[in-house]
Amino acid sequence: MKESILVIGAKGQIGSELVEELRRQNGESNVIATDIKMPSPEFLSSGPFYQLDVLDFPQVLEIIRKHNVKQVYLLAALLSATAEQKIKSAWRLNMEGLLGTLELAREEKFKLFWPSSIAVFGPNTPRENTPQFTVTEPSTVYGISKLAGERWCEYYFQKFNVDVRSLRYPGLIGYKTEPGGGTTDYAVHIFHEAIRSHKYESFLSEHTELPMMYMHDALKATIGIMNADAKQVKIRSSYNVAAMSFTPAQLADEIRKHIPDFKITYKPDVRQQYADSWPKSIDDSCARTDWKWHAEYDLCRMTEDMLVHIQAMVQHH
Ligand code: AKB
Repeated sequence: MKESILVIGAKGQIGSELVEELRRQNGESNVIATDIKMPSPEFLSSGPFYQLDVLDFPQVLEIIRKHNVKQVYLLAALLSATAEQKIKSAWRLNMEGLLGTLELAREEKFKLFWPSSIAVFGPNTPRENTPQFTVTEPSTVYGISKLAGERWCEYYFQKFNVDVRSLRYPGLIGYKTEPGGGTTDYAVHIFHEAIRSHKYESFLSEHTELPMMYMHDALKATIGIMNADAKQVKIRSSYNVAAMSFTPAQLADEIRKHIPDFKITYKPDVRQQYADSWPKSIDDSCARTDWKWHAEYDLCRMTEDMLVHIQAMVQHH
């Protein structure tokens, strides 16, 4: 029987692009997409889909057996800002979702990808060029769930030999789907507003520097670590990965190179606190050495690509 790949949380910011790329690389029918929400008819016609709550483990198991699933990408989660609003359901989804899937991986012996985040770091972490191994004292519910998740991943690898692989994503920027409920989301919204109205009100202050990555690179890192030889994946908690760092003011300057009358204003809200507890830049030398990771997009190239694609989408509709 053919082997297949399962993506849980396939309608989210990463999932929707990852499914497309995995289907391109492996064939449409070999990538099973699931999400708690029903997707568009267009998405439904692009390959196999199940409406699924990740916490419904019997159903997850049924799909895994039915399709001979050998790789799972577990992307169902609540992001930082939403998690602060819904402490308990965030913990339940982010933590029980992972633990249950690790248990299934132990029994069914599939390879598992699980996303961690720069949110595992906290106010006591060195903020510039944050090392792989350093203080991790997160101050958000989301960060606590990601840190606990990293420890569970390493535990299941060491105790039960579960082949789990993980990345600490920075803020992710893409044009195909918008993020929901995160702190780094401004760096996506700003492009849509720049094209629509030539102005944007940022919910993070002018000089808030955060690590970011273009979706192209996020997919490359994700599929890259999953395809790496098991021996190369030496860290089984989660790898630092980096691409670029910028502030809202720097991003606005870059956008102005293409839209000269673009205006940005600042009205920091509660998300400022979360951003202030996270690193400004990340040292990803372990990922570079162990499985030969490197990013391709910097601020200049990412901005150009985002604007071209969003412009084209606007003209299309
Ligand atoms: C968020 O802002 O919550 C996420 C993240 C950095 O993990 N994008």
